[in-house]
Amino acid sequence: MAKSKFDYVKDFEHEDNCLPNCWIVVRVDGRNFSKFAESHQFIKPNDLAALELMNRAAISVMEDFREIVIAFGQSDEYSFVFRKDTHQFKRRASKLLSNVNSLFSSSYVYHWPRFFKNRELHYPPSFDARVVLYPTDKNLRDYLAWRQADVHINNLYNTCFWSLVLKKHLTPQQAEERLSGTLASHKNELLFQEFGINYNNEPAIYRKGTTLVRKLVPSGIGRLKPIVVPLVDDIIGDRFWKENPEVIGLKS
Ligand code: DGT
Ligand code: MG
Ligand code: MG
Ligand code: MG
Ligand code: MG
Repeated sequence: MAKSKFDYVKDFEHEDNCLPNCWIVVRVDGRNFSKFAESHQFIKPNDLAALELMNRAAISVMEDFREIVIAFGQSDEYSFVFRKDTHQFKRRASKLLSNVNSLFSSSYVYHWPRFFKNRELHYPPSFDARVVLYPTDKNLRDYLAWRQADVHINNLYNTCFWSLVLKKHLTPQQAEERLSGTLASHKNELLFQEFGINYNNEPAIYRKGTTLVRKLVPSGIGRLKPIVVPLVDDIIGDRFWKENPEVIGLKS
């Protein structure tokens, strides 16, 4: 096609290809979900339907983007990890990020009625997204460990906070003061002494988040088909990575 005098405007676009040989993480996070959760009456501190809807939206993303090897979700966020040698969208960060984010957001809305049967959406939710590159396998594992540690820290705090507010009728400020400066051991003790809650018996999905991986399952006569499987497991220690060696892989 002949060049037009307008062609030069393309020079204003900048390249944003991700560095080669790096794990590409796209993390989406609900925008102002404090308000969204309140408006849609999510159960405090954990709403199972809301978490399952997040998982469903993330499964849609993984089913479409086959280059994603693992995803980890908690609260209103999901992290998607692309293979370090992916060539999808020529590794362009803006393409990866915007496509993942928009499919996640539309899937969240699309699947909403299945998870919140008699509750209508009051307004369209949106998600922010960022791309982060991790050059080593250790960096990637530490990233995922950081997100999973975050679930535990927040959930322990939130379980205490909402027990104090909802069961002991403390004001949010009183509950906050009561918890300020307390160690994890104090919080475990408080839950047990005052509410008879053994934190370790709380549902694992609330304490550990959800990890999505691909597994080969039999389909028909001697055929294997990859499907996306949600796991609720510790991904901080080595065991998970030994049991799921295909995720990080030994090929690079
Ligand atoms: P942001 O991300 O800066 O736009 O602001 P937020 O409000 O989304 O803050 P963020 O992402 O740090 O925290 C997630 C919020 O979502 C948090 O305030 C509680 C809410 N949320 C997430 N999952 C649940 C749930 O299962 N139940 C309830 N009640 N709230 C939840
Ligand atoms: Mg935030
Ligand atoms: Mg958020
Ligand atoms: Mg968040
Ligand atoms: Mg186009």
